[in-house]
Amino acid sequence: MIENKQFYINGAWVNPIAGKDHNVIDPSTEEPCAVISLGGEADTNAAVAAAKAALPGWIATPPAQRIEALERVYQAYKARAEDLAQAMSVEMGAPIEMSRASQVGAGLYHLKNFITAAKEFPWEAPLSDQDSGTRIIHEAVGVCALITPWNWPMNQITLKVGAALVAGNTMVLKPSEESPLDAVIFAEIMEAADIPPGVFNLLNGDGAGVGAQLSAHPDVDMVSFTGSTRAGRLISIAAADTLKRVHLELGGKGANLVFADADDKAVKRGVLHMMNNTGQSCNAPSRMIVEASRYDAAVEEAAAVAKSITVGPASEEGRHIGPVVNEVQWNKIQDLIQKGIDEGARLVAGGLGRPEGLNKGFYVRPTVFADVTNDMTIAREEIFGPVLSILKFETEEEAVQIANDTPYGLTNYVQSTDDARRMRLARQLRSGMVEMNGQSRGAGAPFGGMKASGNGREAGSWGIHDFVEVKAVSGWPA
Ligand code: TXE
Repeated sequence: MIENKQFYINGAWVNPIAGKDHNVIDPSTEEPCAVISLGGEADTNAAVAAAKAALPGWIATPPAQRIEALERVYQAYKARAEDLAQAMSVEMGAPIEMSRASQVGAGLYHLKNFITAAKEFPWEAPLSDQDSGTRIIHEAVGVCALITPWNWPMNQITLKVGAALVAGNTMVLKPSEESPLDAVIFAEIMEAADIPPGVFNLLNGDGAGVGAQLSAHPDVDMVSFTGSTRAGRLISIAAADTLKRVHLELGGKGANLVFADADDKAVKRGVLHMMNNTGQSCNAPSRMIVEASRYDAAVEEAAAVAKSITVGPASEEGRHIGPVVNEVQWNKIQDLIQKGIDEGARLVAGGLGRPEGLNKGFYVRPTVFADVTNDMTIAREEIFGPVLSILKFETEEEAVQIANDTPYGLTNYVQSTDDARRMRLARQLRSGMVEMNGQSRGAGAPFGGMKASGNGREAGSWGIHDFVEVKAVSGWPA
């Protein structure tokens, strides 16, 4: 069992001032795998004070040197890739092969894209070719609190730290108490990369404690948060008094519109995407909305694909899905499956309980519901488990109406070989991202949502934009 109760503050590993012990549970076994400490208010104050003290020096560091620092982080991250993969696998249940490729890979990808974007970023430039006397300067927001979740831990940490760091901010990272081990390794990476003391600080804690304290802290200039809509709301309220900038990346309930003319891999692709990371992704295509003429075949295929997905422990090699993160999530998913049954959806794969042979561990059966209507609970709430809902539409207009009839607006998906239709729908769907025919977004494309899915955009140059203030200076010498 790993024991690591220290925090990384002001360039040193320190003991908590007001910590309490917290067991990290391995969701594959339900056994504790580590003990960490959750900080209290005195620890929050110490971490924020360190970030505040380091701010003048880091803001004044030229962009080229900050980019060099990020390049060192990238190299140090690469060197610890296997440690990160093992940590995420044990603490949040990502199967080791997937953890190496996707969980660790996502972090590497974001860091690389930030380096590219930062080299091209207009840190300082004249307003226009005609007006060199007005200069636009992009400078750091200040002290940033970065509050991250457990589902794609390194993805979220690198999205926030990479952008904040290269933009000249100093920061306190509070990772999820469910997945603190990869964040501790990440702090060691920052140490190995020689990031100046106080620029990056790691403080473990829970949401109601350190999370809320950081959100309300008068010396924190910005909170960047990824997590539940519930916590996003609380953070906004806690931050209101100090009028700090609040960036939110919250839940989703993505629609995947499958038209009759979709390619023949569309349904399978949709199911596999839904089940990836055991359904624990904010951009999961959780509502598959299928054109009537293809509906029956799609339901049959989706059920067969879900039944072919194997479930197993995170430590095993292979392309199975792992458990969900914890007992609370397992219970929430079971309740929602029960609601689906009670409200009249037709269960065509999976269902309640654990998969056969897996009696311990937070395992969920890959589940598909057909004949779902958009007013059912399973179509409205983010389930955050391997549960797909299939709905039917008759006309394109109705498809768009169903897709947009949700409080969320993160990612929607379109499967159709009709180019004109795809262009039309891309404009009509109310979401920060629209993914069509399985094509992934290009490197550095912005990630983020509308409506209850949050605000702001992460990744690439858009991610950097979220962590800068824009200053207009007049009277600049010619
Ligand atoms: O999230 P929480 P939970 C959704 C998903 C999931 C649900 C609950 O639907 O089923 O949220 O998950 C910190 N002030 N997503 O309860 O609580 C917390 O310590 C400040 C979607 O695990 O939001 C952790 O660091 N911080 C999501 C982080 O918020 C607070 C990813 C996430 O935990 C806080 C995760 C508070 N009052 C869950 N309360 C996505 N967008 O991908 C909690 N935290």
